[in-house]
Amino acid sequence: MTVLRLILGDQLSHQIASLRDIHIDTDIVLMAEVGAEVTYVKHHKRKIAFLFAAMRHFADELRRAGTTVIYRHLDDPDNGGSLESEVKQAIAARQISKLVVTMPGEYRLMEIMKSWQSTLGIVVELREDDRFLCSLDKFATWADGRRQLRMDFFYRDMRRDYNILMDGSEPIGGKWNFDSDNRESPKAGMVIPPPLQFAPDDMTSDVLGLVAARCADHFGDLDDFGFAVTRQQALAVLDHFIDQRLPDFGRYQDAMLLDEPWLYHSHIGFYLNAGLLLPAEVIAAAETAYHSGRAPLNSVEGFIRQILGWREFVRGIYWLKMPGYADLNFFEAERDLPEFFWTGNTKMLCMAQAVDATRKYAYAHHIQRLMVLGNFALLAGVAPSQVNAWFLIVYADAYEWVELPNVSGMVLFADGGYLASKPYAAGGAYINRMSNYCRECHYKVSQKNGAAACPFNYLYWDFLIRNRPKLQDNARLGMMYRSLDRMDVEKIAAIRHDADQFLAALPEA
Ligand code: FAD
Ligand code: DLZ
Ligand code: SF4
Repeated sequence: MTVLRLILGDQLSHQIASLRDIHIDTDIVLMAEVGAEVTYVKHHKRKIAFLFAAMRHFADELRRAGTTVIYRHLDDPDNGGSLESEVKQAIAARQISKLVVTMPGEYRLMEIMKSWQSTLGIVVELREDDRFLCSLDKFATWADGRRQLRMDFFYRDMRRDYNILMDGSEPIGGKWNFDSDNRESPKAGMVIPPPLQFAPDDMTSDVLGLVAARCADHFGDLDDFGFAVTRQQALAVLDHFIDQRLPDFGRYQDAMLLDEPWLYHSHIGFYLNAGLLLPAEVIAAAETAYHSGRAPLNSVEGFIRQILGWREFVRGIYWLKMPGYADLNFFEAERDLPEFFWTGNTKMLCMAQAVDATRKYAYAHHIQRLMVLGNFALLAGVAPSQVNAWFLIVYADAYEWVELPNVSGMVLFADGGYLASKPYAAGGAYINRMSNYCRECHYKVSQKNGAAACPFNYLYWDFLIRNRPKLQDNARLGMMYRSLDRMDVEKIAAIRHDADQFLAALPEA
């Protein structure tokens, strides 16, 4: 009997659980480009093009290895429009005994798949996604009984469990974390290696034409598409990063530079999350670079922490806390998303730069996401549902399992401190220290109030004042509240006035 194996657009790994025991003589792989996945949020054009191009190349690799693949194009007249209708059609056309799927990365799809056994009338085997290094059971056991979860402790356990950067039972270098070496400001005239790009082949060019025609009203640009779309290309991006960027990844990890969207980051999140790279091999490549003297410990540890620590940690929280996590709104924030998140039309240069990179590349690096875009949404009190929808749409590495905990937990503190010990709120001084934006900006970062003042300055204090009842007992904010208490009433009134005026004048999306 034939087993149907459904592969989703972010499961493009030959190691994926659902392909593991495939009988290539009898089994069939199903892959489908479907309207439901393209539009449940209207993803960035570049994200859709990347996934479809990578899906088509993956299907091609499977076929060349002898596997029978049903691949449905978005513009096929018989396309049923959803994964469920495609599975139904495949089952109706053949003698299928069982459907095998690896669990999806989003709760909404998991719920649909759980109903398939009864709605489709066949056996459905939903397998755990073991590309991740921490199983959901292991994470639940780790989290059990903890009121707040802290990534640092999770990360130490993962380092020990996988024996990564360890010297016996101690961390190599005597410390778990070298971030004190990792906060250098960008230097004028820094020569940053350009990212590795790939000219689209015929298959990718077809996809670019399709997306341009079918998704014209989606956000984002398709010009100069250069993403890797095969595992081989993604491995080349990884090699390029290890060779050219990893040595400086650590010290410039928090830096932002005018018209330099890529900096020393790895730009592999797209590939890790779609399955073209596996976290274990990325971590191994970085650790090898350290042991062979090609990259310093502060960079290698910092990079590995993002993947072994943060990436696994946020995914664990997502599955532990869904579906309720999506509705959390600790600050009861209700403002609509400002229009400039889509247009970039703002005099705040840091925001304009971040939106511009996002529109062009479906990418902005972590500090732009956290300390510019996210920080603004937090300080302005934008509704978490709207901030989440935006972040899920605009980044080519965005899937809800990783986007939601980063936005609701890390950035918006919407879970009240389950994921992060304090909100990552900051005024203009932080952005000024870590970038060269402010000297070119319309606003004056040194001014705290008035029409010319940097909006982050008064929005920061206004946020602390507004949310005092919910934040004043947070020990990590004690110093800020003591500073607030030393401000005179005129100063407080000026802060409130400037914040109200600025926010009232923001065009909504
Ligand atoms: P690098 O800076 O080179 O880091 C290496 C890798 O570490 C990344 O590719 C990623 O796999 C992992 N990583 C780093 N930080 C995190 C983190 N906080 N959570 C999970 N993994 C991490 N990452 C996504 O993959 N998808 C998202 O939708 C996403 N949304 C985010 C939204 C906000 C508001 C914030 C603050 C962060 C978000 N991140 C997200 C995390 C991080 O910003 C991106 O992973 C990173 O910018 C991707 O670029 P890179 O590959 O160059 O990463
Ligand atoms: C993001 C996405 C898009 C845009 N399109 C498809 C698609 O047409 N077919 C598909 O199988 N997957 C697509 N995906 C990825 C899914 O949305 C993703 O698998 C789920 O959100 C779970 O992570
Ligand atoms: Fe951003 Fe303020 Fe600096 Fe302008 S002055 S770039 S708004 S932090």
